[in-house]
Amino acid sequence: MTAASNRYPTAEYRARDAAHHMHPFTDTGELNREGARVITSARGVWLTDSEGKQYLDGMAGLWCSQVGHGREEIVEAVEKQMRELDYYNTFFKTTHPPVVELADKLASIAPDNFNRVFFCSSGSEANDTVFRMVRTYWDLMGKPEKKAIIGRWNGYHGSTLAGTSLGGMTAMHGQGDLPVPGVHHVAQPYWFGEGAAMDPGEFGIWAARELERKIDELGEGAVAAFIAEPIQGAGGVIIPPDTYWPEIMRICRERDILLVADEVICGFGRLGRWFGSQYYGIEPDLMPIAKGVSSGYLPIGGVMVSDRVADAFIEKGGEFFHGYTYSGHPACCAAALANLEIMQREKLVERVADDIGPYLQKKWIALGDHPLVGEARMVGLVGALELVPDKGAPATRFAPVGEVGTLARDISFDNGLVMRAVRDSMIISPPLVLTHEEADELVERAEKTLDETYSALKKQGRIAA
Ligand code: PXG
Repeated sequence: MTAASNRYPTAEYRARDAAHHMHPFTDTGELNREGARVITSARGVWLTDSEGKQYLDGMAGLWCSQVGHGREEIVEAVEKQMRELDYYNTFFKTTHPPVVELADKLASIAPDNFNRVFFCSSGSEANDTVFRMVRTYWDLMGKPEKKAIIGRWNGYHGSTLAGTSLGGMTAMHGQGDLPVPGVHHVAQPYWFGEGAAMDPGEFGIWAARELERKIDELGEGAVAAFIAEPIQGAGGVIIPPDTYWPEIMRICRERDILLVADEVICGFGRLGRWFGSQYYGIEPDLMPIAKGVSSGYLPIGGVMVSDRVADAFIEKGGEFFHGYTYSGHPACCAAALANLEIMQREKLVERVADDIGPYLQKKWIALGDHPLVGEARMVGLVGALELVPDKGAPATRFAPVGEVGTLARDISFDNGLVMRAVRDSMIISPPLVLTHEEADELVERAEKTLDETYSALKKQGRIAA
């Protein structure tokens, strides 16, 4: 069966895709042999493929669809904006209504000391902006020797040169000879994977002090900033121990290092606050944003700039030689504004904190009792299940890493649930509009996926029968 919106049969889409399209983060040869899944429409939390099969979108697109798919109100706002002013730039002392309104709206929802935003089109561009902004800030402050930027192993900040460099994905560094000079990495606060020899609180302090040790090694006078996601998303939903962030804040304050909280995933309600920083009481100096700001309807990102940093740029004067053709694109701003208005009207952030968040967390954490699951964790509406071969021996892991995760991901797709596999853990980050019934459905399908993965592994002799 082909869905009504399809122009071509599935096989033809696959053939044309294989012939002409190189996908992101993909082994193109392998994909071309297998054929891509073709998604043709989406409503709410549901996706439909070219064969008419429905999937619960457990990843909110790619961590971005906060208000769910198919919201007419956003479509109409974009259409209206495009009829009025399709495009104009924000260079050369020019502005336009939607960019002004969006900047104003973002300042109103951000913490009090954040009153300005620099726009771009993606999270990666936001972090390229961060890179240039923190070094320029210290130049303006008369400390040009403060240049080093410290990120974390297994952090993710995008895939441009700065994004890849600031991130700590070694496979990415291997392609393009990165990181660029002056970027350093420290340990991540991944207790389940790397800290089990200590209790979580102790490990959180240890991981935070890795930053302090790195600053000492480089010399405080040489370090510009530390960048981190409040919870690592692409790295596998790494939820830090409670001791971690307060210690990081102490270190950044004492050493006069700018703190950059990458809010691309954690921002816009994902953790039940407008910004993930607020969930952890982090007081950053810069916050890169993207994804949920427009629920992915149109591409838009930005850097929320604290008064500390903005004042330096404004008071010390001089041009910041940085910006993009599409910085503050009118249609993208209109989409983001309509999205934020829906989020405010439907109280989606509060809903994650008080209603659907706790509801799903309880059921998700209960999946931790499954024989295949070594740890189930979730904050707000972002969670992970760590799959392990032997629950009785907590330190054991599947080898080679990643095969079991991929198997479970494929089984999950067959069961009509999109979960993302990171190594051998299963990740969810569903739309914030998820209903209780849909949450039940999600957990049911996840459990079925665990059962079927477990049976398949038993058959393969990879876990004890
Ligand atoms: N920062 C964070 C924290 C992100 O998660 C980016 C920056 C870059 O954003 P753009 O818009 O340039 O992609 C991201 C993006 C995955 C996956 O497989 C995650 C992201 C992007 C693509 C895939 O989990 N996060």
